[in-house]
Amino acid sequence: MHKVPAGVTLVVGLGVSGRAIARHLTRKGVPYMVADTRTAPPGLDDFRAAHPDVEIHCGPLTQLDLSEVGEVVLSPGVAPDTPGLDSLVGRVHDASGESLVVGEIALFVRDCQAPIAAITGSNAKSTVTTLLGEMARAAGWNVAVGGNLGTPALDLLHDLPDADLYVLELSSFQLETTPCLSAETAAFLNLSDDHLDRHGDMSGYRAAKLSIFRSARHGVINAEDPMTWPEVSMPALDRFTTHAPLNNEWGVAEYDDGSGETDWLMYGSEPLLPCHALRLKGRHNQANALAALAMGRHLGLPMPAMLGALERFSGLPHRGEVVAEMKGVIWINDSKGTNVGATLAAIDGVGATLSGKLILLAGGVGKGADFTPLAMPLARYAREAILFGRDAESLQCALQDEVPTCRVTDLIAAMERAASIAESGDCVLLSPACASLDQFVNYQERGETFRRWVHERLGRQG
Ligand code: UMA
Ligand code: ADP
Repeated sequence: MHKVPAGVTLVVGLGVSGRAIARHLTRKGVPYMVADTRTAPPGLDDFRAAHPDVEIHCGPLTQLDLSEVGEVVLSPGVAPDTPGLDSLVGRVHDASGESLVVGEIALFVRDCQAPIAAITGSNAKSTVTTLLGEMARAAGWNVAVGGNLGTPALDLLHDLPDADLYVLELSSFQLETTPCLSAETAAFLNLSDDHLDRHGDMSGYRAAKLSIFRSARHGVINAEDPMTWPEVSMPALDRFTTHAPLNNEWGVAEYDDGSGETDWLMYGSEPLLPCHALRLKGRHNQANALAALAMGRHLGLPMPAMLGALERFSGLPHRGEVVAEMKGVIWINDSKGTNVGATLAAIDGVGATLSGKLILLAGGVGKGADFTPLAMPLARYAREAILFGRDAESLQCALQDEVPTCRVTDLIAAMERAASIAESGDCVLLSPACASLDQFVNYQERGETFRRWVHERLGRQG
């Protein structure tokens, strides 16, 4: 048994977040040690070299005696019920009165002096986080953007200590270990099956996400998704919809400004921007734009700066990214479509615009999700669903009654198959509805594999 010395903080996980936590505690002079459940985590030697005085434990947490630990700070990928941590359930920290087991964001909240704008949801977090950051930048604010996306939150505190605003993308894993966020504005964008392998069921997953509203001064919710609605009253709440808005709602409605009737982003009856002026495409991105506007208005960002940012923002890589058009076939990289909700939005968004058919490439690690909601939209739009990776079989079981399916070993084989059956007017859409970790390092590597293959094939065609 390895005893954590009395009063010493234990950092669990030697990944991106764990390293940021370690740097933060070093800066603050808090004594800590680090544990990782793997026996040889990557980057261990580099960490040792950077922190020669820090004790490190590798291997199961059950080998640690935590009876006198000061506090435990978990990386998001480490579940609070990991064996070894069970003895700490229900215990509180002497000084803060908070749970003894917290995450990186709890430390962030303790030291953050500027307003926090926080964004969660099963999908669209990165898009809305980046958009709101761009809006604040366009308004001339000194804004720090990160969290689950990009720079870890604690590094932002260090890199931009005098920021006017911190815009944070927060995952359910991060929220689960944040006792009270106290955001100036917090958005819960949508909820669909994801991470059920970690949270057990939808109610556990939703409860983690809802905690984004704890002590928030303003909330933004999806009028079409009651699962995002808080169960306690909030000081102020904005709602967005992709339909015609009620008074004081953000929505999309037809409006004629003299140049002909077309869809506009609206606040109540006030027209804001014609949808065709958005570079982001699809109804789901109109919802994303409205959520960012609602947060920005509460923060006091001027509307012209926000609308200008919306007109310039062309989207993030791996999210509905058009990679090329070959022989009349469009190839779209939506590798960040790692759950059923994202893939549904992609199928509906792309399918409706095609003269031909959709060829969906999907598969990987399904995280316990139910894939049957994909079947009907695919029946409407798809020529074939080509399935690869670990959960190809369960995808096939869910889809094969409604749409032709084909199982292959990996993404490259899926792309070869797609190229052989695609006809002019079709779209080959990589939107896997699964995580990538069975065959790739991450979703970026999966998307880059797709992009590279398309460009090499284009090159060969001269
Ligand atoms: N580890 C253990 N035991 C475990 C699990 C992990 O010891 O049971 C160790 C691993 O050995 C590794 C480290 O913990 O050394 C990895 O920690 P981690 O899985 O928490 O990942 P980080 O590298 O710290 O990155 C995390 C987020 N990852 C996860 O939530 C899984 C990153 O989000 C985030 O960018 C980063 O912190 C900074 O905040 C990524 C992600 O995939 C993008 N997020 C999920 C998503 O978006 O769906 C939630
Ligand atoms: P997150 O950070 O929550 O994963 P991203 O902005 O990275 O969100 O987008 C993830 C996936 O969700 C992409 O495949 C994207 O096309 C899709 N998506 C974007 N906006 C929405 C939305 N409003 N509803 C459903 N899916 C969406």
